[in-house]
Amino acid sequence: MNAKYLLAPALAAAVSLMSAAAFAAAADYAFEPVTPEMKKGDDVIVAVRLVHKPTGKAVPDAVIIRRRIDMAPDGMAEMESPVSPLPSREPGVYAFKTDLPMAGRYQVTLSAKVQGEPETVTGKVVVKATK
Ligand SMILES: [Cu+2]
Repeated sequence: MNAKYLLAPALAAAVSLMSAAAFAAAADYAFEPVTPEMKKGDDVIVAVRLVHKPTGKAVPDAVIIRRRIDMAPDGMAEMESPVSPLPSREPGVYAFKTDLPMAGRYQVTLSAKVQGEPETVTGKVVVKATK
């Protein structure tokens, strides 16, 4: 038998596996809070870790292209705080300075470009501010 006919189905299977991987790719990443709870106040540092779920490894060198912090989890989505990025002190950890003016839950929404990943990775993290 000609090797070409044996290879074709294997190639087709490989191609469909690759497209399945591409489809699942952005969902393979998750943001996790480094500290889920902190004191309310101004100039609070919120840090999140970007994790590649299949390997459990932190993902360094992602570029955060959108960031938002608001109180949506406590029904105050319009209560948005300014967010400014801080230099990363640990690979895979992305830190921001923001204001958490009242006690309660805050939602951090982030969009990131990950090296080697064509899709934009978007995630939400909830942190709690205490009195
Ligand atoms: Cu509020």
